[in-house]
Amino acid sequence: MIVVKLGGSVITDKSKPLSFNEDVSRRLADEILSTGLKDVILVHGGGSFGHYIASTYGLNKVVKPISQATPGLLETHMSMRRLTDRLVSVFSSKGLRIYPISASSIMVARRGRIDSIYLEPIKLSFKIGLIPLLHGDVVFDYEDGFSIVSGDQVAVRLALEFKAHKVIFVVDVDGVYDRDPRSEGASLIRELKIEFLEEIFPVYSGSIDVTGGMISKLREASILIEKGIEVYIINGLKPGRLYRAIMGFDVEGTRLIGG
Ligand code: IP8
Repeated sequence: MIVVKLGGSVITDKSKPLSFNEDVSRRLADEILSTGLKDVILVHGGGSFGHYIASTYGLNKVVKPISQATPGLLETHMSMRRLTDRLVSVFSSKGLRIYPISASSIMVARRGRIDSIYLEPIKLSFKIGLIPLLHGDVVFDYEDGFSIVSGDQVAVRLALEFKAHKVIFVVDVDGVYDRDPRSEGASLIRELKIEFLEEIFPVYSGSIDVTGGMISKLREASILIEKGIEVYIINGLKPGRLYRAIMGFDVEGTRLIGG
């Protein structure tokens, strides 16, 4: 079992609200298809759909009373579903047998962390050869009413539940860098030991994502390393890298490793 998290920065253009990267999504579908992999769970992020709408409505801050947040949470969820729709039509037209499942329909959270989860729809989708496609979502929360749960958190939780052997985070950069990737002399870290994770965080402190960007991705991913699950962060904008990562071939990117 492999879990692939398709970053919002790859399947959408984050510089333009509500813009879907159709060509990239087509190619990623081809790459997944050509691995022949069946035991895979796909999860996508929000990009210029979910994050754009969530921050427009101020959902990244605490909204009180909760009734004031309801238009925003509905719109954010619907925006994620619209992005799912776009992916479903591209992936299906390529022959990937996927089936969309909203995280908020099978999970509830407690203070922003996924608490309980109903796995039967995913298990049964595998039984008939369908690949479940989930997404980061606005989920109901026992304490806070609702919370925004990132696709990274969804991917990690599902990897733990299904005892995946590998999780691949597909992003728009080559991996994790030792300093701001745009600055001169920045170099890609091919193997990042989780004990050095905190040292990397200042590099990524300027995230615009409501769910925290690279820092929260690395935090989530470190949970997997503790359980012995392989974690890769690779660039989905570069052709062939997702294919290579799924197949277990040597690939440019960052692999997280234990201490
Ligand atoms: O892009 C975002 O998921 P992410 C989910 O994986 C929403 O952080 C609803 C903004």
